[in-house]
Order: sequence, then C-alpha cells, then structure tokens
Amino acid sequence: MTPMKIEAVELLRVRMPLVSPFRTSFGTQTHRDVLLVRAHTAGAEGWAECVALSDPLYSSEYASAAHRVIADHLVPRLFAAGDVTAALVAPALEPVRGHRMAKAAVETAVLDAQLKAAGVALRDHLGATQARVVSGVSVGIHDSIPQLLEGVAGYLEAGYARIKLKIEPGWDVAPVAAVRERFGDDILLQVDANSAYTRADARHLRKLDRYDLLLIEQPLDEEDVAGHAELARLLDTPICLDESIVSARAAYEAIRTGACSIVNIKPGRVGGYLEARRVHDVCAAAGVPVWAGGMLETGIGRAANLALAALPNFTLPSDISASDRYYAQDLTEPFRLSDGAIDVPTGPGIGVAPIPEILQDLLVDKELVRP
Ligand code: SMG
Ligand code: MG
Repeated sequence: MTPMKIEAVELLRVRMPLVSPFRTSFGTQTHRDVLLVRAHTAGAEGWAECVALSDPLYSSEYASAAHRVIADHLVPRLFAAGDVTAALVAPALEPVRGHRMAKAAVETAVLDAQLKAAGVALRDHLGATQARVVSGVSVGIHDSIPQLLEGVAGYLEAGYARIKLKIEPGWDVAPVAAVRERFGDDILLQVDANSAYTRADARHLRKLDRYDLLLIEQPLDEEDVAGHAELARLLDTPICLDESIVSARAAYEAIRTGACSIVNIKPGRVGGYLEARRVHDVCAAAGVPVWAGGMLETGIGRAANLALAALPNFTLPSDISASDRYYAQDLTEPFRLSDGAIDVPTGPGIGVAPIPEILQDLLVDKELVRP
C-alpha cells in the first residue's frame, strides 16, 4: 500500500431515530447520535463511523468528546505524520492516551480511503474466509415478560439465529426462564449485563446455569477482570468479556487469568480494525472463540464490522443484525437478513458509502479540519 496524503478530514453529526427504544442496564436509547469521519485524499474518500454513544454510560468515551478529540488532537497528529497508510495511523496517534473509539474512526476512514483507491475489499485486506456472517439480535430490557416474548417471537420469525437478552438485577432469571419456556431449549440464547452486577451476586447468577446459555457477557465492572476470573470458577455458564477487552493485550491477560473463555470483539472499543484483528488472532491462538459485537451502527459501521466478522475464529453468531432492527432508513443501502445471515460486502474498502440525500436530511452538524 502506498502512503497517501490526507487533504482534509470532515466530521459529520447525524441524528438517527430508532424504530423502537433500546433499554440496557445503563439507559434507554431512542436515537443514535452518530459521528461520521470522512477522509479526503486525492485518490478516494474514506468513511468511518465512531461507535461512541451520546452519553458516557457504556464507555467513558461519548460522541461529542470523540468529535473534539478527533478535531483537536488526532487529526492534527495525522497531518503532522505526512503521507500515511492505515497501518501508520495508530503509531501517529499513540501519544494521545485512551480515546480508542475516536482513534478507531480516524484509522478506519484512512483504511477505507486507502483500500478504495487500491480497489481492495476490507474483508480481503483483513484475511476474511467467510462470505456471510451469522446474525443474532440483541433484545433490550422490556417493561414486562409478555412484551419481551412478543419481541423475541418477532425476531425469531424474521430468522435471527441467536437471541441475546439484556439483563440487570431484577430482570435476569425470570426473562431467561420465560424465553426458554416459550421458545424451547433449541434456540441459541445468551445474556449481556453491561457490568450491572458485583462479585457479591455470584450465587444469584448461578441460577442462570440451568438455562444452557451460550454465555454471559460482561457481568461485572470493566476494570474487575480478577472478579470475572473468580466468577468464572463459580459459574457453569461461560463468561464472555466486552467492555474489559480494550486491546489484544487485555484479551491475552483476560484469557491467561481465566476471566473469560469467549471474547466479544468491537473494533471501536479496541482502537480499530487492525487491533481488532490482533484480538482475533490472540484469541484464536488460545483456542478462545470470538464473535462480533455491535454498537447500533448505521450501514457504515455495519459494513466494516461484517468484513471483520468474516475472519475464521468468529465462530459464534454476531450482534450484527439487519439495518431494519434499528433504522427505518439507513444511511447506506440497507443490510438485509437472509437465512439467518448477512452477506459481507465485496466492493472496495468497506464496500459502502452514505447515500448523499439521506445524509443531507439527517445531518445536524459538520466540521471540516484542514492542515
Ligand atoms: O448493534 O445491535 C447492536 C447492539 C448490540 O447489545 C448491543 N450492544 O454491550 O454489547 C453491548 C451493547 C452496547 C450498546 S448498548 C446501547
Ligand atoms: Mg455487551
């Protein structure tokens, strides 16, 4: 790959209404406040979506902070680095501490531009081996069990291959039991606590063991990796980490200490697709299966996630659902579910770009950063 000159970087803020509210242990989303990054180069333009949410509740990063750190700290360092390839972006941004979601968006925009200019698909660049990605769906906390069952029934009818229930204290064993009772033992089922429990809840969480769950995702605080190791010794249900896995090194340590036996990979959380591939490789070497997480991405983020999720050690169903799971109108051509899976884009780069009129309609703010 030949290094390219980044002529300008544009930050676009888009407000996307969700088809229905999505409630987790940390809050309810009714809109997605999306931050897009567009890298202008002579050869091609590159697009990326920053996964940070509106509020610092899933992670310390949030969209407006990511916007500022990209414009004020990351892009100036990118310009100072001169001509770059995507592989040179992380080293150039390395002096800035943290802000992985912001860094991931910058690196991905450069990667997309570079691959579009070279006519190479992201999935080929990453070494993907699968043409389709098995699609699961993340189901929010509902006001009542009957409402939850109705929601799950709809997703199963649509063909989703796996159900993930969001849980929190007071909404855990009962909804899991109800879903098993209604839909049987054959459906693939897992839960995600978004760190809503403490080590003192181990006895309670043991009650989930009888429901044959694929995994329990991030029961404890993101910094409590040792607590997850302790919990893993007490539960039969495999522990999967999400929030705690911020790098390939963190994945290595979590696996080595027995804190998890499955890893959720979100490129934004680990600083980009190149580090995400390293997380994949570390897990593969340790015999730990991985699966692709989701951050309610528009088609821009979804396309890139599909390319990564097509790597060989992504063996559990993903959280990459169809566009219409969240959006009546996606920013790109919609991703659709067929036979419980979604096709991986084959075009150059991430394989998609925003539809200009739709982007224009939903745009709330933009900033152009020049050298
Ligand atoms: O993209 O379908 C999606 C969201 C999947 O549950 C999901 N993501 O912790 O894994 C997770 C959550 C984080 C975002 S919740 C607003
Ligand atoms: Mg999660």
